Amino acid sequence: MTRAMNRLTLSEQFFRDQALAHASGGMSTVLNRFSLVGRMLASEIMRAGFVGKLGYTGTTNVQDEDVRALDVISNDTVLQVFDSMPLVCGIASEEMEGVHYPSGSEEGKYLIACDPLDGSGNVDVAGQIGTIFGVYRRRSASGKPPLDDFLQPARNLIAAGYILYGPCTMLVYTAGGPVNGFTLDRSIGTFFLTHPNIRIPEGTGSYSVNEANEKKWDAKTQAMVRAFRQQETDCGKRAARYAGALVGDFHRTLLKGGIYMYPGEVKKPSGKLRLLYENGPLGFICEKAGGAASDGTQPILDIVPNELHQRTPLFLGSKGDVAEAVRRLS
Ligand code: FBP
Repeated sequence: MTRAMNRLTLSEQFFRDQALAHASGGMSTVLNRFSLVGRMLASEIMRAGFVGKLGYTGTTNVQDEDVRALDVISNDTVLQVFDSMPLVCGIASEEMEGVHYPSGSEEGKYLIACDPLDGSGNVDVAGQIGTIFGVYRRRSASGKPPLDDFLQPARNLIAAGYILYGPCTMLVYTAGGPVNGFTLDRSIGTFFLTHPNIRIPEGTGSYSVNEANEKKWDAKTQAMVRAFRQQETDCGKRAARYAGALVGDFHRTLLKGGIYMYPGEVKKPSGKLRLLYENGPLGFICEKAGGAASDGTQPILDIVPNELHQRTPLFLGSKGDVAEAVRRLS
């Protein structure tokens, strides 16, 4: 197998980006720690079936969702990698009700918001799953960061990324500049740059939504999705694709164009997906790649969270697709 040794590794590319952005070195350390999370979880996921780590633990998380063994392993891996990490003073996670404060890091300047294992429903069927993360700068001067430090709009993110565990393991991130994609060469445990400066295409791709929820939507949402399904949208014809994992559906949308939607429902107007560690980081990446992210009425990046696990509807993808979806909802 020829390894593309002429490709840049994650660190080399990041240092190039940072040199251009005249940024400090701290972010490269945090990003390299997430590449370690990716390598560790890729290995855990590959072995889960052999060591009885698939399936449920019999407990529920703060979201009142059944917890899978890999949910716990993923969250523990993130905490383990960032514990005693002097740069990170607090971690918010889908799997934890409150904030985790890495030991001895009260003076750290970064905050992490993370969905350690997105797409849990795909775990037992060898489907795509992922890790989503966002990095904020603390607002408080020092000491244990107050909850308010986490309640920042995604436009304040200084970096965001995701790791996709599928036929290959990819890490896609932006530190405010270009969106770069790296593929893991498992034989040497190194991420190599394979998708430099990703730009989301316009006028092509797929629409991605769980249409089984149609009866739960209001009339405008039903009509909007029907327009995509019947290829009657102004933005052009779209194929239908739904992986059941936000990271997988977003990655395809980012590379091929189109729109991912998780609309609000009549009885659950905020929908299912969480603002701080799912919609915000992916919306930040999408905008940096030339796309758009909305909750149906306003840009995701402008929404100030009122609590760690706040949910919002999500319309994410090519500018033209998102604009038309929002217009049809108004
Ligand atoms: P978690 O698995 O992290 O809870 O994420 C929610 C999620 O699995 C998304 O990844 C996915 O897009 C969506 O829920 C699927 O929801 P549904 O099964 O209702 O279509």
